Amino acid sequence: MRAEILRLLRQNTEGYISGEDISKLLNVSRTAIWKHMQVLKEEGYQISSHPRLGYRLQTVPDLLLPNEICPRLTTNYIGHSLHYFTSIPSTNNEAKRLAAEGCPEGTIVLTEEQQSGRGRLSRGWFSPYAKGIWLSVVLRPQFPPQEAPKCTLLAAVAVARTIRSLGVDCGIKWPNDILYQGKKLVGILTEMNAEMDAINYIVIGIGINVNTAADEFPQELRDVGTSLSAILGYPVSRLDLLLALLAELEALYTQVCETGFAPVLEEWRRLSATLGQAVDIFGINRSFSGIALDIDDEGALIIQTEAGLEKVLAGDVSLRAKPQENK
Ligand code: BT5
Repeated sequence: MRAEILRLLRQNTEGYISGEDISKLLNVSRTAIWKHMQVLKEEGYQISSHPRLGYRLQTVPDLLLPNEICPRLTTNYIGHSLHYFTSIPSTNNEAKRLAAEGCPEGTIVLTEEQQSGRGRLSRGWFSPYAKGIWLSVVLRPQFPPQEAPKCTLLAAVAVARTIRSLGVDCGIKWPNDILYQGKKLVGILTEMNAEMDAINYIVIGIGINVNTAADEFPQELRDVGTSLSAILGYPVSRLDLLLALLAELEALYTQVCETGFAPVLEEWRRLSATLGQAVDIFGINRSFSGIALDIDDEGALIIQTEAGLEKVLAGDVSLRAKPQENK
């Protein structure tokens, strides 16, 4: 109902629309409308009311409110079930809880701020209020558990496409970062719940630094992190970015499920900031160096080391200056 009220208010931003007209058009009592207006005001909408003229929408809050998102969704299912919070410990935790309860595929969890946003391996993710997109998406792919890394790769391609459409020349760093000039713009955390041979659910957590000013990052992240507004020099609409991202995610996921992973992998390779680079690998049990040659069909990174080819399924990569070529 509030989305409907907002639609009517939007059609009348120049003038007022009377409570009576709204009540007739939506077939609800004027008292109910008054109550809905109070809720909208609490959410941050500025709505002026005039005893004779009625209501007028003045400003819309810069928040990722479901009332703003839902009418503009272009997807068939991703985002159709939407759980929105102003503050939450971690969207991935909430998405996993919902997934375990059986929420539909494509359910998303969004928050303005995370109190304890998570990276991989118990690392933290800085998620300040109304500055970024802190999002988790629940998927239930039919492919076997060992192919789950495909989800991280397709999410990275979806995010990179979305960001590049703003003219930001970002690249993907294996396995889960989007970088701009070596600084981290986006982190992706994919978590899975599976049986031996089937995935129950996958949660893809995506954190995009959208409007965080350079000096708003904590000291330890200032040299490693950046945001879209810091790169572009102007604030970016989180709402537009989110809508574009959900559409890209759905398009790529549908493509992977229907026609296979090859085209996404090919695009990942083109967008990669890792392939061809000299890298240090910090694996779960060991570290080594080499040249990142390729990724394989399962999303593993193939490294050329002095001893031969190594396959890395999980771990951290740090890019370094290429070794001097022998003269
Ligand atoms: C990641 O981990 O990059 C995955 C981040 C995923 C965040 C999303 S937000 C929505 C969803 N809900 C969650 O709770 N998480 C997901 P990793 O590769 O381990 O990188 C973590 C490291 O990135 C930290 O140790 C910091 O060095 C750095 N970092 C933390 N916050 C950052 C930020 N906002 N921007 C850039 N770098 C950051």
